[in-house]
Amino acid sequence: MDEEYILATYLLKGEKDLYKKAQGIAVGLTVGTWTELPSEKKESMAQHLGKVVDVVPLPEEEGKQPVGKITIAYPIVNVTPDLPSILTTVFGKLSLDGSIKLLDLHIPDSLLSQFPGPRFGIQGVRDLLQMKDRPLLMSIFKQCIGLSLDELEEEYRKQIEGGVDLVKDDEIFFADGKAPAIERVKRFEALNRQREERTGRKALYAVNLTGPVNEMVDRAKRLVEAGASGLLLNVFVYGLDILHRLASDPDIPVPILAHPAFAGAIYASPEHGVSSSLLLGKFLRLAGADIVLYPSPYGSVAMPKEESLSVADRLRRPYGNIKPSLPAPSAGIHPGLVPVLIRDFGPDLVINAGGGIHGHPQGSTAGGRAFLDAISAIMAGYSLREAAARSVKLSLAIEKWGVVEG
Ligand code: 1AE
Repeated sequence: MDEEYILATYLLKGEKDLYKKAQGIAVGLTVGTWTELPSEKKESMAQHLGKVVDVVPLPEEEGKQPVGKITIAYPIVNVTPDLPSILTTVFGKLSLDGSIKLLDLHIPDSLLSQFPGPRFGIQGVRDLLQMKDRPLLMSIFKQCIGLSLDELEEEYRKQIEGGVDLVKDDEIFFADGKAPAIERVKRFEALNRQREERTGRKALYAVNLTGPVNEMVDRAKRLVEAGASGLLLNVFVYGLDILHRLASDPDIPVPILAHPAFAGAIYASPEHGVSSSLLLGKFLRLAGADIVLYPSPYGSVAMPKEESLSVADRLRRPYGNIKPSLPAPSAGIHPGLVPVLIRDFGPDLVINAGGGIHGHPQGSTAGGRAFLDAISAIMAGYSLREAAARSVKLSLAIEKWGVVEG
């Protein structure tokens, strides 16, 4: 049974008869509808019919609506190997049907093997950067809108002078007449090469790909031809399939960073939408994100710790032949959070900061250095305060933002 069915698990609220509801979903989203159809009874329909696998009522709280979990099996013969067809089947019309949340989706190996997943994955990104085992450090371009190309180039230079491994465009920075993406790529990649010649340290720049959907693939190819070493994709405003198409295109051989813009509209409700670990973990990895940005448990725009760790787990745990992706738990990250980030997420992560780099009292270059001093110290088994005693830049950062012991 497992190999021939996709299993979808949902949380349902307010349904008195869970089994009846589950049965209605299994038939309604495969061969039938709310009224019986003559063809439903045909034997040839059997292979397309959904099945109820599990119905688990959860303890009722007094005065609250009944809650339960159900699992439905959908035949893989009903879908094509892409997320649009799978998601339309398991949570298309159903997503509109009252209080229901998609918690998990099991895709059998025969279908899973048709998804390429991330081109680089954790090891591939580490290989590109020649950075073996410490967390990677990424700086987010801030105050980019309205700046000239020369001003942006200076901002970029300051960021990589601080030693960061990656720099990404802000997600709200689009095609800008003053500083077109292609020109940014040419200038910033030249600075990356200069840094590498000078220090032996590589850097990647993830340029924001946002633009009209019918131009995305061509645009990505043109940016790569111009030397782009990474792409930033606001995936949820388009849909997961655009990520799949970009990640599997042989002419786009660079890491793709998925930004979670708009994802809160899909995962944040406890009663509706898709669970965060499925959406930001399993789906983004399946669709091919090498690095996944999403809310950390600590800073601004936070996510509950259990959820944030669960996203990271989904990105990194063994999953068929799909490579693991790097989690980048983000928003409001500063050097004082480095110990808890490494303790909670381990070393295979991207420490990603905008304000925590640019807001350093001595500027962006010092901001990057403060982070790197914190990362090296924690990886070597020192405390942040011990490290700050040896690093003025780190001690200034800690003076400003404190140390989070949590
Ligand atoms: C969860 C996404 C974080 C993000 O996009 C962003 O720009 C963070 O900026 P800072 O580090 O909070 O300034």
